Amino acid sequence: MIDLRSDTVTKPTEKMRQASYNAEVGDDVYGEDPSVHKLEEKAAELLGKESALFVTSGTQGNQIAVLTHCSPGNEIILEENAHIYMYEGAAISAFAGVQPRTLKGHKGAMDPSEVQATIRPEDIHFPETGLICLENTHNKAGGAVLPFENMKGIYQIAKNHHVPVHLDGARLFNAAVSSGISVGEYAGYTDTVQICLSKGLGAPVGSIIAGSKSFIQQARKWRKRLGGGLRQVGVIAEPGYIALTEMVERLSEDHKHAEVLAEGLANMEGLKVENKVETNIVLINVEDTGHNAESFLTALQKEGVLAVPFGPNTVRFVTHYDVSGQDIDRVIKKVNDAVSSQLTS
Ligand code: TLP
Repeated sequence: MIDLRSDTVTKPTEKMRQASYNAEVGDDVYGEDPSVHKLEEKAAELLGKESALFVTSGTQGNQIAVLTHCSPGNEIILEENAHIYMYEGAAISAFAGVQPRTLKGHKGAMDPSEVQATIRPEDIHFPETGLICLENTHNKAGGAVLPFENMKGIYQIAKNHHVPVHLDGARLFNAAVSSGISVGEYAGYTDTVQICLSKGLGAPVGSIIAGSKSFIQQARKWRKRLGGGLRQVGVIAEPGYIALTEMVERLSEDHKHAEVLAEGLANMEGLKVENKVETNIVLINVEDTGHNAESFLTALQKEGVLAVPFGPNTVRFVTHYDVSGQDIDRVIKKVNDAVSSQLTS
């Protein structure tokens, strides 16, 4: 099977497994795990923030950020397809008690002037705007890189209104490698940022949230409340450290593979590539093949390729560390077989 469902499916490298085995550990709830300290310090340094916190997942990191920034009854502004809104089980409402206010974006980017107009003025009837959330790269927009100027513009508006900005940077390193703008520069236009170690960077588990010292202190308490205080967790922090320090530059290979895949698929009768491929995600519309997303994926699975539905007629492919250039050539051929057999049936 060639698994392009997500970049979350990568297996830890040999070096990561060795680092886990040799990890120096302690009880992290007591703040005594040296491997966790090393990872958090490195992440804070790369992101240009005072402090960082190791959390179990991207979802937990985003939710802890919302819980820490907001109070129940607040409203948060997000792009209408943001992961925090679409794919986190309404946790913002279930846990933080905030209501979402979504804006339609262009390739995942909200218009700064619309953001400004959406921030609530003081009025006894209104919720207070507690947070603005951005996502870079933007998953549902096909791994689109948020323009730096767009992030700057929104941050400036947010500061003028004393509203914090949180960045869901699950794939921020993909954005950095694609644009040449460092993760620290991006994070400079946010108050807090969440990055995933277990997506393109290949670690088996974990994410980081970074922000000011006082924010991370409060976030640590929320992590504990949510049952995310872990003990000898150096065994998973060590692979995370390798992810941050050794796995970033190679993301350009994944981007190249996505480009090759998109080119191969664009030439096939009945398929349309929906996104401009900037990073490691390719979205295709399969409607004109006579399939919908589900039946297309079933046909593809029979050919030995896995992907996921991303809409009734849209299929998402994600390239990652565990797929080679040869695998990509095979996928193009197998998609071609699946499409041709449908068109001739
Ligand atoms: N995204 C997953 C699915 O949940 C859709 C994927 O396969 O892409 N932010 C963004 C932008 C994400 O894409 C994801 C995962 C998360 C947060 C959540 O990370 P985890 O899965 O670690 O909770």
